[in-house]
Formats: sequence, C-alpha cells, structure tokens
Amino acid sequence: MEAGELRQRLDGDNMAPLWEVLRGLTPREPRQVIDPIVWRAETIRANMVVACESISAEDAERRVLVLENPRLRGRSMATNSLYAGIQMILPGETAPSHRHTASALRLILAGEGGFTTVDGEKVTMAKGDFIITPSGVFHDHGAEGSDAVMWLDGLDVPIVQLLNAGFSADDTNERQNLSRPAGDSLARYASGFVPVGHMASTTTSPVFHYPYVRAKAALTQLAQADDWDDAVALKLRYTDPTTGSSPIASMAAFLQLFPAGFRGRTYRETDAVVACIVEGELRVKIGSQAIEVREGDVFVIPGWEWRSFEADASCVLFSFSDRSLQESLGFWRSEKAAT
Ligand code: 1HN
Repeated sequence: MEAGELRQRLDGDNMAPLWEVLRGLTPREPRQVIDPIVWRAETIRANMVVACESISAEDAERRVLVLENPRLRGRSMATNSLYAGIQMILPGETAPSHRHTASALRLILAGEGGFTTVDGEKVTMAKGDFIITPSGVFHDHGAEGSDAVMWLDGLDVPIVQLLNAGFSADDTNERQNLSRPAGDSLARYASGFVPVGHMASTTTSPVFHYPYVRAKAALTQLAQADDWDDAVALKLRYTDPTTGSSPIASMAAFLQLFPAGFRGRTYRETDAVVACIVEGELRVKIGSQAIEVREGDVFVIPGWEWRSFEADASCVLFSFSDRSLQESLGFWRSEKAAT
C-alpha cells in the first residue's frame, strides 16, 4: 500500500506509522523548544504597579504576573516544565490560604514585613530568602509592615499538568491558625540536629525557610577558599538538611557566587533554568545571544544550550530548574566546551 493511503487507513483507526515520527520521538539530542528571555526588573515593577491599581490580592487570590516564554505563550510556562511568576502583596492585604498538588518555591525580591504561613508555621520574609511551599500544604501570604512585598514564584505546575495529577482546595480561614511557633522548623531540622525518631521524607523538606543571611554568610566564607569551578564559579544547591536531597523532589534550586573578574567556561546542561540576580550584575552568553543582567532581572536559559557567565564585580545569582527530577530519572547530562 502506498504511504499516504496507509496513513489514511491507519488514521481512521486511531493508529499511525511510527517510522514517520520515530526520529522526532527520539531526537539525537534535545532540540531548542523554548527561547532565552529576560524580564527586566524595571518592567516587572512598572507592570506590577499597574496590576496593584487594578486588582486586590484578595480578589486575585494571588496577584501574580506570569512570566511566559515567548515560545509557550498562553500556557503559563517559563520553560516546558516550570512555571514562573512575580507576586506582590500590598500592606494589609492577604493572599488567602489554599493548597494544591503543585509545589512552589519563592525568592524574596523586595519589601520588609511580608510573611507566608506554611502548614501552620509563619515565616517573616526578607530579601534574598528562599522559601518553599511543599505539595498539598496550606499556605497564605500577607504584608504586615509599610512595604509592598514582591517575590519570584517557581512552581512545578507543568509537571503536575503533564501527569494530570493535580488537586486543590481552599482553606476554611483566609489566614491559617498558627500551630507552631515562628522559627520552629529551622531550629528543629536545620541546626545540625533532627529530633530523635524523625523519619526523613523522600519528597519534601521539613525546612521551608532558607534565610538569605545564612546563605550569604556561607557564600562569603566559602569564597575565601578560592576553589572556583571554571564554569559555574561557586554554586550551592539548596537541600533538605535531613536527606541532602532537593527540598522539593521535582525542582532544584541554587545560589551561586561569581567573583569579581570571573570569566566562565562555556558549558551546557539538559535542564532549562529560570534565574534571577540577587546582587550585582552579570554578562550571560546563551547560544549566540549576549545579555547583561542586573539585580531583580529574571531570565531563562534553555536546556542543552551553550552558556557562559562573566562578572566584573562580585555577583550572586539564584536559579531553579527541574534538575532534581531529571537526576532522579537518570536523564540529567552536562558538558563543558573544550578550552
Ligand atoms: C500559587 O498558589 C501561588 O500560593 C503563586 O503564592 C503562584 C501559580 C499557579 C498556581 C498556584 C501562591 C501560583 C499558585
């Protein structure tokens, strides 16, 4: 039977010839299916000001500007596997308590007096803090000081969608009742101890607040060791201190220090990355594009695309990706360019 005729015959029976699509299903290497992109801090803030005039946090449930990759518009995706957005809460507002299957991670960008309550424990947010909301736990946010509070949200929404395994529910109260004192989980699980009898979870960290003061002290101390990687400089991975694994199974998050004068080697990794400058400035080469990024800029590096970093002054970079998921599946690969 002629190819077109066969295809048509099979089509009617919900079948298709594999030999016409095999190479597409198993490419020789990952193809570029998303674009590199930068969302500038000024643009984010300017649009957020207008959004704040247009809707309250209560009415919006979450007042968030979704960061969409130009190749994935309308799908709430920064990369194929990651959702990213910028959220703002004005003084006195509440983002009401709810829960869902998707896990969230947050990098606090601006404002004092913000808080999030995760599973009954309230956390005060400070700039540079990393906070997680594990799958299925109630979380609400608010701002109790005089500042508007803004942060970067990262969620594994596209992964949950792919698996079609998502549930969600609203809480009975706008704000959760507090069931544990502030600082409880940090003291309990991130002070070099775990409570006797604690059984480590394989999926989420019992610690959900990673204060920037602690992270910055670690970076500053480790910078003195001078053992920079030639591509990623000093790159640290956030962990569940009770297991050493990623705090969230589906997403990995990193904090990275580039020393003044760093000229990084070109490399590539299979995970697409969402990154945000915490302090300083960076020149990033992504494929043939060169971009300069400053504090508060958010950018995407497509998976398996060649990239390199250069810093004239010291720079702190936050990033997250699906690397932990890829690693758990045995998919993750990296490669440095020949020098
Ligand atoms: C969500 O619950 C939050 O809790 C932020 O702050 C962004 C994006 C998609 C779905 C749920 C939040 C979200 C979200």
